[in-house]
Amino acid sequence: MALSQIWTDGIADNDRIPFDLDGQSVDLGDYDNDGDLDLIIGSKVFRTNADLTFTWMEAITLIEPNYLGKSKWGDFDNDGLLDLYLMGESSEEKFAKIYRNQGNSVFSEIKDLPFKGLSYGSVDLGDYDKDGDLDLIITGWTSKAFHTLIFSGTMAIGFLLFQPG
Ligand SMILES: [Ca+2]
Ligand SMILES: [Ca+2]
Ligand SMILES: [Ca+2]
Repeated sequence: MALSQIWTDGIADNDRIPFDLDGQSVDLGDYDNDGDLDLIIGSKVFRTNADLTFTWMEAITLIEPNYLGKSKWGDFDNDGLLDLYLMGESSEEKFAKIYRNQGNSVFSEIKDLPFKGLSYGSVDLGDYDKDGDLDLIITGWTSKAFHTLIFSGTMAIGFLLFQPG
């Protein structure tokens, strides 16, 4: 049985997320800058309301589904709005994508990024090279090989594969 639950002070509340999803990841981030943490579950974005209920933002259409992957908030272009990194498997392909937060709950896909589509992996974000923008470390499986890759951010939502040495 697949379950998606919110736990508050040790109590599970099954009613606040209207989907039971498996094989999908979650992340918290205040994408609309209204002071509360919103959710991404797989590739569905939920906005948190003042009464701690959630509204599924159906108009935000990201690649779906996002199985066996990761979804992560991060402000890749340093404009104060959280963007999204998604990787995993849809029904058609393995993918790794960044969607830029344009404000007003509008997200647009950034094309031509140097990422491999990966599943069964993980991602974390941080300013690895201390130049002021978010970098990515990514692991995963392309169906042919396992990869561990570090990408250096370039502020304009471009990324370069980090080549040590
Ligand atoms: Ca919010
Ligand atoms: Ca941003
Ligand atoms: Ca950086």
